[in-house]
Amino acid sequence: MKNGKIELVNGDITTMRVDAIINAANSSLLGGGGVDGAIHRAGGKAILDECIQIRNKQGGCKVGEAVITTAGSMPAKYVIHTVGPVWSQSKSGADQLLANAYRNSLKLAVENGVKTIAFPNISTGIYHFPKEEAAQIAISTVEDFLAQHGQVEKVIFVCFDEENHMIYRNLLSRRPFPIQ
Ligand code: AR6
Repeated sequence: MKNGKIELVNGDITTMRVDAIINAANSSLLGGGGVDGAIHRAGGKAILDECIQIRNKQGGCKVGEAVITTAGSMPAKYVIHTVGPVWSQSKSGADQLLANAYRNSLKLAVENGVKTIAFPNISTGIYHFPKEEAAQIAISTVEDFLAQHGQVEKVIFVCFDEENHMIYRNLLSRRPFPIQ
């Protein structure tokens, strides 16, 4: 499905032919489960080697921030690793941190000349962020960014589970105008 510059795909982000895929990492940058595990497995050791170099320089990646590495043997050129918030009802500010993760990934993409980008549904797996709310934040943050940065040609939301795919399909099809 397509809505202006935004596309929706149901599948595995490691196979995407785009300039950069985004990883839902953790602050250690040393890999983990979920999409993080899949990306490190598919891309190979070169990704972890660069993550370790970044750790040595800046001590990991804070929640809402982003760093960039090679994509190793995947079709993409780069992996942008960002860290979403762990969902907790008692903590406020998770919405803002999730928006920061999308925004800072896009900023780093533009700084590196990236024109096509694929996002997973950050924080909606192991970090348990409610899926509908996360999708609303993801779409509105990307939409705002695209309105201000014409050089980004395409953003693909890659949903791995059917529930996220349905949520995104509904939200994107309800937009009155194409997302440019
Ligand atoms: N392609 C696209 N999406 C995927 C893939 C894939 N191959 N595999 C899983 N997903 P999660 P989080 C979806 O748990 O919630 C890791 O251990 C999945 O269906 O990967 O941000 C990190 O190291 C879900 O919708 O990330 C952190 O410790 C989405 O990716 C922690 O998990 C995000 O789920 C981050 O948790």
